[in-house]
Parts: sequence; C-alpha cells; structure tokens
Amino acid sequence: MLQLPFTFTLNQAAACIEESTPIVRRLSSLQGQFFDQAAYTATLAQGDPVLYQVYAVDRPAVVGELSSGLTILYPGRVGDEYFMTKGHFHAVLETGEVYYCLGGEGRMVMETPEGDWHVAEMRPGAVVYVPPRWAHRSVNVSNGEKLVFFWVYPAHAGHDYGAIERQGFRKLIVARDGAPAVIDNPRWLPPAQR
Ligand code: PAN
Ligand code: ZN
Repeated sequence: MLQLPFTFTLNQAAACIEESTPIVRRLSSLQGQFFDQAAYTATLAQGDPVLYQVYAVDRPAVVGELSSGLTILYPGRVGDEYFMTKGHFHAVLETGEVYYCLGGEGRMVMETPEGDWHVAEMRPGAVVYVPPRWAHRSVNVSNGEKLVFFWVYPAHAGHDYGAIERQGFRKLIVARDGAPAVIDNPRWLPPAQR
C-alpha cells in the first residue's frame, strides 16, 4: 500500500511532539535496576517519581519503515546513581539507532552481548550513533535540567528488555564528588558465567 508522507511537530520549547501522547515511566518500573536497593526503597516510599516520558511516532513494524520520537528524562538520583531509562537491546539485534540530543547533559551507556561497552556524552547538538547489536540506556547527569533527545530506528527492530532487567548494564553512572563517574556494576556477569 502507498505510504503517504507526513509531518509532525517536535516542539522544543515545550519538550514534546504535539501529535503524540507520551508513555510515562515511573521509578517503580525500574525495580532492581538501581544498585543502592535501600535508596531505591526510600525514594519509592516518598512517592513514585516520573523518571521519563516518551513521545513516539510509531510506524508499522516492517523492514523499510522508521519509528522516531522524543524522550524527556528528568533529573534526579537514587542514592548516587542518576535517573536513567530502562535500556534495551533491539529484538532484531542487527538494527541500529540514531540519537540527537536537544537539551541537558547525559550519558549513553552501551554494550554488546559479548560484553564490550562504551559510554557516550549527550549534550545539545551531540548525535550518538548506536550501531547494530549495542544495547543502550540514557542517563541524566545534569544538575536539575531535563535531558531531551530525538531518536530514529528501524520500525521492525522491536525491544528486548529481558537481559538488562536480569543483570543491568556492565557499567553504572554515579555521582562522585559532584561529577558523573563510570563504575562497574557488581551484579553484572560476563556471558560465560551467566
Ligand atoms: C528509545 C527508548 C526511549 C526509552 O526510543 O526506547 O528512550 O528508553 P527505554 O525503551 O529503554 O525505556 C529507543 O532506544 N528506542 O529503540
Ligand atoms: Zn533503542
């Protein structure tokens, strides 16, 4: 069937896509992901803060289509660990993604199924290329600013959250002396030991 071109409005001032209704992710949906479990429980007890919102422009999950959207990741911490997205592999592992940072300061934590890892800086104007096979998680390391980024990926890629839910990423981003630092995740095991 003929696909018709269309336009949508990414409203940068309002940090939204005007035609899209956001998915809201709260702290409770990242259970087990923050390394300081006591801080997680304490933060949750004070309410269940919104960590991020996702405005998606979804397209049919077929080869050739592109899905895109905008994520707003709020500032905050659970203990020393900054607010972050769940993070995922694409279900079709051999699919990449492009992220374009519009506002704030962040890190993108990435890793492959074999345990290679990389941390990229996100700042306004930074375009991060996530190659096929790399899981990705965004982290807001700013002092009170929203991290805002636009992304595009092949619409048939799908999302696989399972591996990350089980043991998280190999590296964590935490505040050390007021600045973001990359540390090892004590729960992470190399592929051969899982
Ligand atoms: C992004 C992410 C979005 C939210 O659209 O899905 O930032 O992160 P989680 O999906 O990990 O909760 C993307 O990478 N899509 O493929
Ligand atoms: Zn993705």
